[in-house]
Amino acid sequence: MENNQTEAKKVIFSGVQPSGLLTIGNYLGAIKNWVSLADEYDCIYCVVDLHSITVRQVPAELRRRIYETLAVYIAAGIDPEKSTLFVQSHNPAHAELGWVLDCHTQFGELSRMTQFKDKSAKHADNINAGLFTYPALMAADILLYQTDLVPVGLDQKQHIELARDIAVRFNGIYGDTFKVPEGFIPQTGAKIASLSDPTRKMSKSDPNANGYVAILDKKDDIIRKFKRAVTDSEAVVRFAEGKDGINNLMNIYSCFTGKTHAEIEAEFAGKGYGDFKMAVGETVADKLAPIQAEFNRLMADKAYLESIMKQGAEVAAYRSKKTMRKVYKKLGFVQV
Ligand code: ATP
Ligand code: LTN
Repeated sequence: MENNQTEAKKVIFSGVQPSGLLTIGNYLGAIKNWVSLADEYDCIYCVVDLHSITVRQVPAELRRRIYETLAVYIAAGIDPEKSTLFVQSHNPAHAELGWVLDCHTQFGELSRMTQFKDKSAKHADNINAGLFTYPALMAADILLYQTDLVPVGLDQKQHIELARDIAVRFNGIYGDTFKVPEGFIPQTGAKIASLSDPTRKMSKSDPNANGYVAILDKKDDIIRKFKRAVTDSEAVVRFAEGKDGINNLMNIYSCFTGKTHAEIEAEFAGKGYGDFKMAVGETVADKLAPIQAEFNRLMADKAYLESIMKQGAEVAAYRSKKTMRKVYKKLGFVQV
């Protein structure tokens, strides 16, 4: 019985790019949910290094961030004995299926991706082909493992829809090949905004460090960033249209404490923004402290992190082989 249940577990796949210090946006939009789903599902969590080179990286920094991103996954509570943790470039099947899916994705579809439009505006000097075809590689990541569910933040919704369209198209041409995945986007925390411009999403590659709170920021910095957060002039803590800054702080506070918006409004009734910002800062810093301590411990043990990478890469390669064979066979490639 136990065995059957294990086999029947649905598959989850998700990943974060090692393109900067992970923020509380990444944590609340994605990683926190990965942890809560890890017992119920068969989970595969990847450090998507191939994706991160769509934007120019400094090699030595990229190398360090790959370790750091994996260490954050584990420090946040993902148990490498229960979930598969690995680095994307360690399983060549991602690049292989990525190419096949490039050939089944239309120029027009990729042109409509808002992330491509945003990133090509931000990096006008390097609008490379990889930045354009990025969503097909992301579809490959997901479809390789016959994934059921993809837990991500709201900004990735369009990419998941494209992955579904590609899967349906491929299945339609060649017969059943891929499971068609669903996105899993949390109720609160799916779109954490920048502290310096609450109309934009918080992003780890923001050149202004006051816009984001990194998971590894020191307590003083966290409190300072929340104190400086852009709000409004009403001075009433309530969740309402047009109060993007306060709404964002309420969402962050809600995610870390489990309190509803109504409870937060009651807690800060008659108090000013100063008190509220201080409470948010203190809470976030206290909740991140144990993650930071575990992170520091893990980063001091590179050999352990490398052993997790190796073990994860073997499992990932083994699991994706079956899908690759099926895909190549359906395409008409010769198998010897
Ligand atoms: P970059 O700035 O390098 O593009 P990013 O901070 O947007 O990176 P990603 O690596 O693209 O982060 O995203 C990793 C995961 O975190 C995805 O599931 C994404 O949806 C989620 N995520 C990123 N930013 C936020 C945010 N501000 N709010 C909620 N979820 C987020
Ligand atoms: N594109 C995602 C990262 C990513 C991903 C994935 C997420 C790459 N491959 C597969 C979920 C599933 C982003 O957050 N920018």
